[in-house]
Amino acid sequence: MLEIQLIQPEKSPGYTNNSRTGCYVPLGLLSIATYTKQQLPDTNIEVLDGELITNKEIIEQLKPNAVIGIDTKTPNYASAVEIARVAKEMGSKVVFGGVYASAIPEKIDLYRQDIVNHVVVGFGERPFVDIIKGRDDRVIHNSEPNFDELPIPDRSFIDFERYIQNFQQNHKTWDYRGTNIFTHMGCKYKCLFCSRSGPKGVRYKTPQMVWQEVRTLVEHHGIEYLVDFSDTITQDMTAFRSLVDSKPDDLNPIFHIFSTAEGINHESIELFKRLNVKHVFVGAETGDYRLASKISKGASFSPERTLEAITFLSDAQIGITPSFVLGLPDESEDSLDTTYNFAKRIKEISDFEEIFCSALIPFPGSRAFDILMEKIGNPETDLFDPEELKQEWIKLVCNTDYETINVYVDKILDLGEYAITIRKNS
Ligand code: B12
Repeated sequence: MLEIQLIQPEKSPGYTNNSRTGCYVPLGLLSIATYTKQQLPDTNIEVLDGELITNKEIIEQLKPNAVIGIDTKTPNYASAVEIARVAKEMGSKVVFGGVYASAIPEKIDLYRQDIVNHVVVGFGERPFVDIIKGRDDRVIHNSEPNFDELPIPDRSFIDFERYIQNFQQNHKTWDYRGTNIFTHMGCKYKCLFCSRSGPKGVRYKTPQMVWQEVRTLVEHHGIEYLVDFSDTITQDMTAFRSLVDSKPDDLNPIFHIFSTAEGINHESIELFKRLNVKHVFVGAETGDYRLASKISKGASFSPERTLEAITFLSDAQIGITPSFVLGLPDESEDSLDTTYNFAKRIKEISDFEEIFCSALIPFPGSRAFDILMEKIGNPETDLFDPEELKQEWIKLVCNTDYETINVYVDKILDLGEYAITIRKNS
């Protein structure tokens, strides 16, 4: 029987864990596994997750003459290459997919011909099955999520209970059995630092599909808290309303959703209440008006609009996870200070527990990366280290330095109990 292994590598050496580590299932890989098993039942499929085990353990578990699919992100790409090298030596076919591979497929194809057979850009389910059936082009594009033909991701490919326990352990005050889902893909905004690969425009799953998945999670797995990791749920209010309107009367788990400040108003608050939203992840980004106008996060985006949105949420007893990005173009010590004070003000309004803050990483696929490449010339490599990208960026576009930015990242993270950042230990 054909052996298939789908792998999320461990973060590359030096990159630290955070309060989210090991809490959320690798949904993209589960979706590929479920679809592949449905289309090709005579295969043996395993999902290995570097959020739970080390790269060394993943490598020890590699099977010979298999098909190995690897989910690449900038902070795990060095680990992905390490796994691919060993898999190739063991006679396997190696397929790279995920956001990083989708951003620089030609480079990967050029520099990794010896260890990578295929690079998939975009959604992986159909291309992965096609590859197993013999499709042989090296770079395969699939920009549409094909939601209508995809089965509910089957959580039995992984030890689901372990993720749920990690979620509880890492978020002691939330005290719920929590997990992640997806309701839609794609985003109408074009934020400077965003590198999510998605369809052109926004695609929502049908409400029936979403509620069927929620029912399975609630009734079969006792899930009480759902983190919808989609882009921004309020960006298409018609689709959002139809999701809420079709909510079954007998299901009422708590929702944790993502929304831009622009999408938070009386209408969306009413929908949040009906959906049982208790938590909204809001990209506050900066407290500086001038810097806010450089992000391209909607025409009305400003610190004032963010405060207004957070006040609305607080008045409705809905908690938040604010997110900050330091190192925007022309960032200075003054603007960092303004952002720190802004974060403290948000803390006063909404006593948040979870917080995200990082220095801007110009991830391949983002506009920031293109700006950086224009300045430094496009290096002849497919291996971009996030911390190095960050440092180059700060040197070239900010009016302050890397160390000062990191001091402020830490000060802002200290405002929350559950802190999320992306950083390499020095
Ligand atoms: C949920 C999430 C997580 C969860 C779960 C991870 C997971 N694998 O699902 C957690 C919290 C654990 C996590 C961790 C991290 N994440 Co994360 N995460 C996300 C988020 C919000 C959603 C991902 C998701 O579930 N998508 C839905 C599923 C269905 O789609 P998908 O995973 O993209 O997979 C599809 C395609 O990409 C493709 N595909 C993916 N893998 C493969 C593999 C093969 C072989 C093929 C053919 C196709 C393919 O097919 C899939 C199905 O259609 C995205 C942002 C976003 N909206 O995409 C960030 C995102 C992917 N994460 C990001 C980062 C940086 C991280 C961390 C490094 C953060 C950290 N410091 O801990 C770690 C890395 C973990 C690791 N070991 O690699 C960045 C990546 C940036 C970049 N360009 O590299 C993103 C884009 C967010 C951002 N900052 O912009 N993440």
